Amino acid sequence: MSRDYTARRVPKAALLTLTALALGGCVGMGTAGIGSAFRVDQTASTAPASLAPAQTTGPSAPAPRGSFSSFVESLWPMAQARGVSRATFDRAFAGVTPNERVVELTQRQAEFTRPIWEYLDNAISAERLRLGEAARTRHATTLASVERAYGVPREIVLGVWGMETNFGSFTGSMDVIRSLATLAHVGHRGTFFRDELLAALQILQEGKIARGDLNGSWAGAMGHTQFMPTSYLRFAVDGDGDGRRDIWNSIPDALASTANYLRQHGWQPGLPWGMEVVVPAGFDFSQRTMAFSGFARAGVRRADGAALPNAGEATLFLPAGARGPAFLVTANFDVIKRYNASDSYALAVGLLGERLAGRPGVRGTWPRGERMLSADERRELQERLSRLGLYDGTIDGKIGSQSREAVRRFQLSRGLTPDGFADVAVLEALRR
Ligand SMILES: [Ca+2]
Repeated sequence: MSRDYTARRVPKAALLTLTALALGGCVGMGTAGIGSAFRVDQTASTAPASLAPAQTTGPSAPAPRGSFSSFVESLWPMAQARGVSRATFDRAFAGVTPNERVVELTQRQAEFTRPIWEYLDNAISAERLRLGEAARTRHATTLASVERAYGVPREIVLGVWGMETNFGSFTGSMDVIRSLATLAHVGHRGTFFRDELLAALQILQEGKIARGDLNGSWAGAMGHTQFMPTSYLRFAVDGDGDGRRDIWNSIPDALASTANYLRQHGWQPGLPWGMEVVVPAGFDFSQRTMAFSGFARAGVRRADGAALPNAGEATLFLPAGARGPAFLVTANFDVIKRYNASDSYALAVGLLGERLAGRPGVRGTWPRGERMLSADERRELQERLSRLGLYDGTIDGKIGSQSREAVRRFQLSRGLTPDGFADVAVLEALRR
């Protein structure tokens, strides 16, 4: 159902929290990024992962096709074609049975009733800041060398680490082979989990991770910064020079891998992810993407009083509408979304990093008193936008960038302030 699901390579954080939930611990940990494997982008209505389990496949439960053992055996030719030996294959699946709990977790329907500010409250909690500051100090040398090597600022690497596993507080302790085999067997998400499972076998074939150490979230995201197996194969690097890519136990490996992932997905050194801004009265909100200089000419200022960058392009992002805090975000913001396809997630990574760099939090005022649309109302909004030909995404009640763009176009068509915020007023206008 996530329309860009196949493009996602690193499902994550929420999955971890769910693992914790499944194991009966860490409730309220609040790891923020909702697993991108299960979710497209949702900004205005995102719940902390711990409260909003990954939503999934729709009404019917995935059904196994044939027995588990015959399914496993059917993988052998594909594994062999990838250079996996029969010994590795047999060792990987020895004693492995389907994990019913994993299937149940895919069936949890999320109700995203929490607005962006609650998501951010949770993502940038006092506890997380405390852990982040300690991590920043303890791993200062590593962070500096990663920054030098990949051009990704330490704040961003820290932001991802914090969002993914709360700085390694929980990295997932479920057997990755078992989880992925369970999900692949029931055909969850087409061939995605089968391909991840095959990649996990290749990791074992490398021989540098013991079978018993291949642990992760219930959906197979692994290590300090939650790499899926395919991402591990393509982007994990050996940060500490011991010849192994140990994203589970080596923080230098995990952080260098994260920076490498971002760099390989187009991170531009020297370009900020974005910044909070103040938009002047009378600003033309139909102008959403332009050069920083264009925003400066239009009277947009940085909230901290510093000058806007001289070069580069940005997009105005109004996660809570024109009355809430405003941000200019860049192409690097989109790179963060390659980690987890959610505007909320990317904003949280950026803002968590800012705080860990000693800068203040958001200065604008979130419309905390405003009533948010219910899940039913958000689906109704999407249906109405769809009927007007403005929205062709899933009717799932999740307000992501696609829904916001549809709202924007609707607002433009009605002469309303085109801030893309799906609030009660927009729904009422749609009903008229
Ligand atoms: Ca290493």
